[in-house]
Amino acid sequence: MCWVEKQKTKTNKNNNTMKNFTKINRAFMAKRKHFALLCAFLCASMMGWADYVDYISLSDFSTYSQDFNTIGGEDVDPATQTKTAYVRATTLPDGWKVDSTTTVRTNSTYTHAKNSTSYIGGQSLASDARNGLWNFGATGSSDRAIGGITTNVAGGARTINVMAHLHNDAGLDINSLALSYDIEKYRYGALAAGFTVQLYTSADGEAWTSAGSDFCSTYAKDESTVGAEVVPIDTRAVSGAFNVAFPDNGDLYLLWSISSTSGADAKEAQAFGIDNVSITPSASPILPTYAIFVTDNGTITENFDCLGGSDVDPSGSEKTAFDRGSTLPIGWKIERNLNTSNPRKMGSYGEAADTTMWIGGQGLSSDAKNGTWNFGMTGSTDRAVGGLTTNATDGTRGLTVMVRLFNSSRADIESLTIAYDIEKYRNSNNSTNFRVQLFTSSDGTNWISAGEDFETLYSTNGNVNPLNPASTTHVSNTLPVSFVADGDLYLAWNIAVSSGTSCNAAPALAIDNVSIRPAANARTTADGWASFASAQNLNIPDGVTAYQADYTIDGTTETLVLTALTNGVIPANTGVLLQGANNSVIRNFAIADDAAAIAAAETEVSGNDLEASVERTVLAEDYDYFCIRYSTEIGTFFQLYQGAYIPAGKAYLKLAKSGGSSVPGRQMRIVVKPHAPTAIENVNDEQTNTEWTKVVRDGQLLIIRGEQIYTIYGACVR
Ligand SMILES: [Ca+2]
Ligand SMILES: [Ca+2]
Ligand SMILES: [Ca+2]
Ligand SMILES: [Ca+2]
Repeated sequence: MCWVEKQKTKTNKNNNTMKNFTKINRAFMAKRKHFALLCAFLCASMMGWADYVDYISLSDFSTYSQDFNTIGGEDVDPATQTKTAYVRATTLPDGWKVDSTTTVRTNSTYTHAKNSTSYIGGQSLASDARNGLWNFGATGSSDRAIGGITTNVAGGARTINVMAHLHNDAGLDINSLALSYDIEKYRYGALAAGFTVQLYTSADGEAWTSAGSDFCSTYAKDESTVGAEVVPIDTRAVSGAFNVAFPDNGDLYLLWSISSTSGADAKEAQAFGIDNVSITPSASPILPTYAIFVTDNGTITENFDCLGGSDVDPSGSEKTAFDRGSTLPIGWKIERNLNTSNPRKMGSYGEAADTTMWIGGQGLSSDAKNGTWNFGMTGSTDRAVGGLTTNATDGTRGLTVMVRLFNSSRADIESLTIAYDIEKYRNSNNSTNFRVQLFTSSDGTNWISAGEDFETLYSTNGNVNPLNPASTTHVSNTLPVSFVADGDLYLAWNIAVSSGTSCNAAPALAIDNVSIRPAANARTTADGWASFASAQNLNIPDGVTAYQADYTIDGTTETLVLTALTNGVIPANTGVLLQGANNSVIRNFAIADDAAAIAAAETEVSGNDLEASVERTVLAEDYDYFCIRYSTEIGTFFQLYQGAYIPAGKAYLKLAKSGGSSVPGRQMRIVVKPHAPTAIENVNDEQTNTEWTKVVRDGQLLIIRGEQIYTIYGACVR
């Protein structure tokens, strides 16, 4: 029966409560309005549920807003201005609760909280107004806000909690939330410590994590504890965004804590209400601005040509502007080591500079300035970053070029293929070799050598003549790393004399044309599917089947036929679907070297309708995008929304919008070849036997044999 049975199986497996079971199904039914007719007979059986739903369903990536104005409060007598009914419960909107605790700055749980306030009012509040949970607003006004008043009365409210329970029905992990709200003040309060309104988040409504200083609002004490004729007295708008772990079909709880800023007292309280809450979920995490991002299979490249250098006088011999700083690309830094006893000492990324000191490179004199350089031919836009060392007092003994990487892929990265050029702009007659050595670090301070594969030695040339143009050494190797998802990794190229402390007559060395590529990987869904794309020709790993897709539309019937690739190769820049072990990461991609197989594979995918997201693809154009689903549900494609991005290394479908607009109920028939559909009977039953599992969803049918999906009619598409 239309999804219910499916969900029941799932929730039972997860030991969820029956309450959750009905909750999920309500969300599902609400979300899939287009199946209303199909499921009408089912809905009839659901009428027995209570009206109150204890969560807010985020069914897509649009903004949820709540102004609390539907809860009422205007029947407080406007003519007499009397709060005749101020002791009156008000039921909160779906998914909202309130609670108080008897200890300052202590949070309750969502389960314990109530979905109603105790009191109504806000205008001319008395200095001894009731402590507890309030529906605030001016007398007779329909503009309401939710909050409360604390006290020192024994057993009274020391902390007020306003809570919201969000449920992710968007079909995609939510990775960040943009949030805004107003804090409205309804009474002055003379408590010396003042008050703080702090936002918290939680995955379970019990263990709360502070949302940080962006969502911390502090209020200094007032002269006295007294209400006001005109309320709110003060409105403070708070807004910001933060990353969350809010998986598809998961929960997130928000809590506003209203309590004294410090100390044990909660009397003479300022009264605050929360109003005009706005929540915008996003599939895209907020990425740090400090670093370069490593996505699933994307390659980072940097040629430093953005530094510029063309304003160095190209006609004269003099480098008129050689003492000019150049700003490095985002994420890149350079450090100058002044340590006379250890020229190879490396400092921390945090203390390194993001600009170079000098600019030039052509015709460098034997006494050219020591320090950090933006190297390049005079007038050339091709730049490189490095420098010169010296024995001079307070001079540069060593140089380190650094970059900070952030792993924004979904999986831990276990190796990086790192390639770079070392360019030499001046010869050396120092009798000791100079060395360019790559290091890694997880914290930007403690550096680990990348070993001999990434060590380049420069022996003496017997002179310090300039080199025009530079000589270039290319380095390329694969380095095992521990680079966890959402973690940092720092790379550093240390340029210094290889032993001893003599740093004179140094070669001028610089780094250019850096390329950093994580090993290809693909994380499979619970039913073994993954999408994949790479900039390289790769062999299909053992135990994995790769499919191309052929999309057709006939009237309103859309069909996607998946056909297995037969040449053992996934051609470069080709979107494919992979099927391997369930819930696993496919890593063992080898670079294809069989030219005939590559050519045959390229011919084979000439009609493939899957797009390749080789580099991160931000969705901006007016199409419908479908991507593989990363969730525990069986399914293949889901729709992505504008503003989200498709990670590098993934395949996706880019289709003209159905009927000119994005249709949430877009359905698609997916057929996996070469297997033919098996007999299909009793469509409305869910069955499993020794050979196959039949799952019905959305009134559609899915047959699974082993790890193969044989036929899907109307597979998970929104
Ligand atoms: Ca208001
Ligand atoms: Ca309001
Ligand atoms: Ca260059
Ligand atoms: Ca360059």
